[in-house]
Amino acid sequence: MRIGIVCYATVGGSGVVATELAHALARRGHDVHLISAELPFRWRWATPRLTFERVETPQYPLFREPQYLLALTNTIVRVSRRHRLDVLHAHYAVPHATAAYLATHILTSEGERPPKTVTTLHGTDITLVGSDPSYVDTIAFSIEASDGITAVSESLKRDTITSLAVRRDIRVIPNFLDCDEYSRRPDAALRTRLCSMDHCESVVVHVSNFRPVKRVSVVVEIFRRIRERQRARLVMIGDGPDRFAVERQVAEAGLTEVVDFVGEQHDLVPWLSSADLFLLPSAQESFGLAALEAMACRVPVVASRVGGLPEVIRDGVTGFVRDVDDVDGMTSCALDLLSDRALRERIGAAASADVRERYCTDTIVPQYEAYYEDVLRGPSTPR
Ligand code: GMT
Repeated sequence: MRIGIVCYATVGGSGVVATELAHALARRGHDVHLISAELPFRWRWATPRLTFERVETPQYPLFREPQYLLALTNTIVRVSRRHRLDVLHAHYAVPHATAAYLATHILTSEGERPPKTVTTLHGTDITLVGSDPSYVDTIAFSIEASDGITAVSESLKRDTITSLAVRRDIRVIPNFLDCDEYSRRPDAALRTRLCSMDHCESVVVHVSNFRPVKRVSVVVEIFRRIRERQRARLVMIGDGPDRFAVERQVAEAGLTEVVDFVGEQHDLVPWLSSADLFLLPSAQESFGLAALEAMACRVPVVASRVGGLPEVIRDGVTGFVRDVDDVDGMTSCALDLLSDRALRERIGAAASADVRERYCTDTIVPQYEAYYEDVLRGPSTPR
């Protein structure tokens, strides 16, 4: 199959999943063109049958805003035409589903066969951005106009139907990861650097893009309460708008010496392999790829019971989920895990086994291939 994949290149789950899908599809023999404004975070050169197609958005003094939608539409038209794409797969609806819609119209109007379009909904494109009154009509229309729609969790499927009134069938295909890459590989030097036994008992980790939806201040608050009982250390991985506020919170709580802000990290495995606990108290999380990565590395996760997290984490079996406002409950789960090595190992092992059973590349990517086949066989969505 000839497949175009559109995604954001910034650090974020949708770009990670789209890039990993592009690599996996190319390895499985498809010709894949990844369309993005920059090389994505997880891009690896030298994968046969995988090419990168850059979206160039020229600046013009008259415009205050770059015209990304137009530039992306044009790139999709150019790539579809040149490579005769069968499928154009847009990751994150805003505005990628709209660009896909426009591009297929342009091709059709010129008598060319457009690719079938698939839109994968990732979360904030529905729950936060897509349902914003400034965007909602265009985004709902563009999603409905796709030939195929997938969502990364049952919860996101429900949210899409409720908040955007989308009536079309939505296929749930969960996120995935490379289970060979994501396994616990202890790095003794890193663990000692983070936590040497005389003044540190355990390592707590959080990974995110430090946006308000991640509630990094709650991560620090849970850690502050843990510190009242345990000589733990917190490693904050990632960067984003709330970083400075949370650094201030850490300083005001007198925790500077025991909290490391290590920025964005390309290879999370050594960090996760040095961790005893992962905290993800997000306000919303359609799936929680960061939790999945931790679980694959045998790190027990304590998270909020929102969105797709209870689908990914089986409460009490492969991790713990508590109501979003239940900071006491999350702290208590965290302390139980940190003070009971057997519990921690049991939950970590169950988490890793569950990820291996349900979320490895070889389980999920064939679901996308089968869906593309279904969409190619079906009629085009009337436009
Ligand atoms: O979480 C973000 O702010 C970024 C966003 C993205 O586009 O990368 O994440 C969403 O998509 C991920 C991949 O499908 C999911 O794992 C995240 O749960 C989801 N984030 C939210 O729903 C807040």
